[in-house]
Amino acid sequence: MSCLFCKIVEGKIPSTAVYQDEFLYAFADVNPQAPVHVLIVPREHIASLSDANEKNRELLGHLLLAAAKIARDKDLAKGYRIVVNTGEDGGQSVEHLHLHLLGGRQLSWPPG
Ligand code: DGP
Repeated sequence: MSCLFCKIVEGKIPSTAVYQDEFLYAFADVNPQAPVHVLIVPREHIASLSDANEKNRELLGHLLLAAAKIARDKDLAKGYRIVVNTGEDGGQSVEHLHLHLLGGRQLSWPPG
């Protein structure tokens, strides 16, 4: 498997772990865009949100609840943002579904 995030999930490429369980691995983004920037990645390889289906319903909910838990653990009581870049126009650069958890500063809207 040549997928970068699969290699990170498997520990073949080093990363800074933030949280993990049976279904997901969360780690610090190598190029942080905010004081807190965590990537939440399912252990199962799903290329993007567009490739998810009904079988992934529980997993998708689990990813979001994990994001909220990590935000609590990181003291992001003032707020945070979850981003799922999807496809070329969405700015997705790694083809393995992932949530960005961004926080620790005032985030602007709309995004670029
Ligand atoms: P996206 O553009 O939404 O596909 O986000 C991919 C993110 O992955 C981007 O913010 C940078 C991050 N990233 C890319 N390569 C690595 C890596 O080797 N290690 C870590 N920790 N993050 C990476």
